[in-house]
Amino acid sequence: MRLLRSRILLVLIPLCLAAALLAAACGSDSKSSGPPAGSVGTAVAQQSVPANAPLIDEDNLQFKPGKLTVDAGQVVYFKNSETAIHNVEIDGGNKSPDMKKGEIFSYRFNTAGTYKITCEYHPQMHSTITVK
Ligand SMILES: [Cu+2]
Repeated sequence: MRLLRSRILLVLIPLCLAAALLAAACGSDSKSSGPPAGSVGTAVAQQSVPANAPLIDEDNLQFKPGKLTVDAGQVVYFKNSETAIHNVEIDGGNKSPDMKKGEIFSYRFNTAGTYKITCEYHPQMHSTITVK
């Protein structure tokens, strides 16, 4: 019985440590929010766009604005504001999931350069993001 209890503790202690580390990693530093570097995030209806964050709106079968400049490391938000389904392709890759009306997709641009933003479903939709 005593042996069993110490075994349970051996399992529980690392679990608690992992939970504490996860909680710390989820701190509310704005630089650490959003997806990690270069990863494709998810389109989430409940997600909100932080105040003053760079935002590209998907409306009237257009990305608005058609040009956007951000600093390296910034997260850019894309919001679908209409009933047409859109997605976000970054230089032809790094595709977002399909986005329904009201859904938001975010992507962290960590590397300076010029990125072409397109929608797989509407070839007329394009924008350019310059990362400084
Ligand atoms: Cu589209």
